[in-house]
Amino acid sequence: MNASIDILINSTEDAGLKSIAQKVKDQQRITDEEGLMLFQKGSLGFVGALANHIRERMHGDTTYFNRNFHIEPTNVCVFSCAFCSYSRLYAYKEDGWELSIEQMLDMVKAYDGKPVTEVHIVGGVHPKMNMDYFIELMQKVKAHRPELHVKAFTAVELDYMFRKAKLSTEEGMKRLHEAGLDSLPGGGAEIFAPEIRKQICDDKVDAEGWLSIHEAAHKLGMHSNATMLYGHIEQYGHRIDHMRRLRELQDKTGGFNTFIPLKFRNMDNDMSHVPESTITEDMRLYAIARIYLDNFPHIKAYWPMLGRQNAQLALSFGVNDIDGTIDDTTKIYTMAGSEEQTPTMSTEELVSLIRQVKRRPVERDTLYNVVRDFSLEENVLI
Ligand code: V47
Ligand code: SF4
Repeated sequence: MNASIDILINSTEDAGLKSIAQKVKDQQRITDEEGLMLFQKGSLGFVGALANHIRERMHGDTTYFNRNFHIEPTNVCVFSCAFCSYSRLYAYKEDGWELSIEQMLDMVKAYDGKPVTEVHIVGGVHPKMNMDYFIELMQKVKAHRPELHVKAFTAVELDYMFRKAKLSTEEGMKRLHEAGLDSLPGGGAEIFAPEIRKQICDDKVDAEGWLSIHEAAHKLGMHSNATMLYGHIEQYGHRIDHMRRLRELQDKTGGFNTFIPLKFRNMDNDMSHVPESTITEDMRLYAIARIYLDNFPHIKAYWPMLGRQNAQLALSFGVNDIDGTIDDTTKIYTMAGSEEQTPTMSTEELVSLIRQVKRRPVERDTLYNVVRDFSLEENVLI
């Protein structure tokens, strides 16, 4: 492995890029300026080779996925993010919906006897779905299936819930955790820089609020993910600023599992005039994230957003996780124009997708414990 990075170091003429490659070989952290230099000057081949080197050093060929399903309680939302194609003002018109606790519980029960390990619950911020509502939901889900990992609520939903309940972040988080909330998904982070946030999601929780909610979860021993919505009006510097804040919090708590870049999709929203990023830029971003975020164990390509083939490609650009089976209940991306209009994949499909690019499929749970190593069963598909 070191032979190929030595070739890269020796063949790179630019002194700055050469020094970054040397740092990667020596397992040293790169600076913000170096991160920016990678965005400005690093070719796809260069950043890809470095990211793949790190990915293989950390995980070999192992590529994780899980068996999960999504519940979106509502798409009614008090906020009005310019990039959102999903939210509605009312539940009773224009594709709006709101689910009762019993309806959500029926969705959980539909998986009885099926080997799912995680339910992912994220939705709009409904003015009437409050803390008590979600505490009851958590308790009922856990009463029905205690071992099912509940990963739920973006920091945006939590911030609103806690403020309405007049609870501190720490107290609110503790109550939800006691009711059954196991970990937090990474949504709502968008781009932390206030000058970009002001233009794309002015009215919801700011960077400090988002980070303090994740910090409170980490302090309770919970894990969480972090996302970054990229490829719209942000500059390279904003991406580095975003990742720097995440890297700093991770140094402090170690509570993040996974970084998930989310590609901005432009269908049917107030930013439809903004072109989407190219696949080359997508792959460069994945690679630079892998290089810069040296303290994040995993980088995930969220296939419903990126598309299956691009998620496969990302496995050569630093990515070692492609999320899960998901099931067809997730609307946030289909409504924004993702290629994946039916975001569901069987375990068999996920395993063969990973095998096609000569990686090793391993089913994990939310916390990355190995559930089943499919590479030990080469001839078995499921
Ligand atoms: O915060 C909304 C994004 C996020 C668009 O933790 C859009 O495992 C692109 O939390 N184009 C919510 N993105 C999704 C989320 C999530 C998703 C997958 C995995 C995990 C995890 C968490 O969806 C929002 C926003 O950044 N989003 N609209 C759009 N037009
Ligand atoms: Fe609401 Fe989330 Fe859409 Fe923003 S992205 S409008 S918070 S549902």
